[in-house]
Amino acid sequence: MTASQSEASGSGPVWVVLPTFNEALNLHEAVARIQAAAPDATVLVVDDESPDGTGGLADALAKQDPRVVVLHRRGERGLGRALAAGLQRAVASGASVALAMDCDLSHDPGDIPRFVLAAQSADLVLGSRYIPGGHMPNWAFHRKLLSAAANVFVRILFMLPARDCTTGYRAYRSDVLGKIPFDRLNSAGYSFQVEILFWITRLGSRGVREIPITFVDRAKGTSKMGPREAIAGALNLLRVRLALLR
Ligand SMILES: Nc1nc2c(ncn2[C@@H]2O[C@H](COP(=O)(O)OP(=O)(O)O)[C@@H](O)[C@H]2O)c(=O)[nH]1
Ligand SMILES: [Mg+2]
Repeated sequence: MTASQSEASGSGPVWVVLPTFNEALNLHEAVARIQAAAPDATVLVVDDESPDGTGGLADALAKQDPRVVVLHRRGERGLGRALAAGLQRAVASGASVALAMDCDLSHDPGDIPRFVLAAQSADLVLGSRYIPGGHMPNWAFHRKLLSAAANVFVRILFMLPARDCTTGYRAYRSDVLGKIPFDRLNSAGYSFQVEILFWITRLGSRGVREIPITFVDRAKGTSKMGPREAIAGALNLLRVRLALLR
């Protein structure tokens, strides 16, 4: 999307939040493909001191290109906290729409214009694997099972109005992000996706919209999601639900 296109669609400044932990093999291609799809977007890399040097690579990109910004979180780990920090930075910097996507190219940057357009009429746009047109062609069976089970669990627990509540490919309108009580969120890790979705269904006025995506498994680097993260996420969401009842 060019400046004139984003102005024409009324989207205003677009930020893409890219959480990274050990994504040195993917960072350059991810940023290049985001910039090809959305030349005017600011790419915000949120790195948690990746041992593989992702943070330094991101700094080198930022030095050459003002459209790349790096947020280094020191002494902290966790996808949820990284996303919270990145989204808040995007809002504070004047973003009108803040996208979030994985840095491992599982999410096709070519879809960004569709997200920005859909965010004109929704608080939150979810890139969904579970609506017609959504696919995940090469994900391992155990990951599909985990994802499907997680979605059934959280949809019942929080009565969420979406099929894919755990997707990491999203576009948030900054006005709804401004209402989120980030300091009250309890998710350091993956359960952040569900917790913030829940708050948006409560505090937003435009609703949540799903658009289909094709999710491809990463070709390079390794996933940080494992049994420990899955169990920690599920227990955390039970705690959050109970705390909300009180
Ligand atoms: N900053 C930060 N990013 C993370 C952390 N854990 C995962 N990520 C990033 O979040 C995205 C999704 O993680 P990934 O390991 O691919 O999970 P999967 O897609 O569920 O297998 C990737 O861009 C990761 O680099 C973390 O603790 N901190
Ligand atoms: Mg991934």
